[in-house]
Amino acid sequence: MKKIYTLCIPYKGSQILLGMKKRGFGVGRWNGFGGKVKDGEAIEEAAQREMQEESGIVVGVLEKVGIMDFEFEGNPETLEVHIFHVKNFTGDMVESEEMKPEWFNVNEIPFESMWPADKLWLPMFLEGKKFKGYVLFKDINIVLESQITEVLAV
Ligand code: 6OG
Repeated sequence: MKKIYTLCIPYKGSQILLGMKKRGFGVGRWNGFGGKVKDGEAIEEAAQREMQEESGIVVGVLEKVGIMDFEFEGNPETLEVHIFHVKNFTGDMVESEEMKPEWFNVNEIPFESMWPADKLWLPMFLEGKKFKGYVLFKDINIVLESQITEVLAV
């Protein structure tokens, strides 16, 4: 069983926008912005909607750069996460009930307070590469298996 999610990351120059997740799945971790794709909704549409709901930001140009399948040991569900590079945007950044947004320099990404597999794919994201991969977690802290490959098109 697969569920489709979006993950949007604004990134320009040497700055990357992350949000501290204040509730729900991934609470207490910095991450991009996103959520579950609704029935009948296009994936890009969901990406823009979630980005605006969680941060106030209205997405301009966005590019899909990766698809990651995340699984948790003992759980038959796969989270298929579509990762987008948000290249420009408008609107005022606001803290929402779900996310506290903050800009980070790319040299100061808080990997120790992020999902533990992020350090495997985020460097490819920052280098402008496209990628597909799979990660099997044990609970929320341990990566048991991972496989990530650069692709020409996602
Ligand atoms: P809500 O359930 O809050 O959407 N997501 C992940 N992000 C990272 N970096 N690593 C993972 O490894 C993730 N699994 C899910 C997708 C959940 C949000 O969290 C992302 C969505 O943007 C396991 O609506």
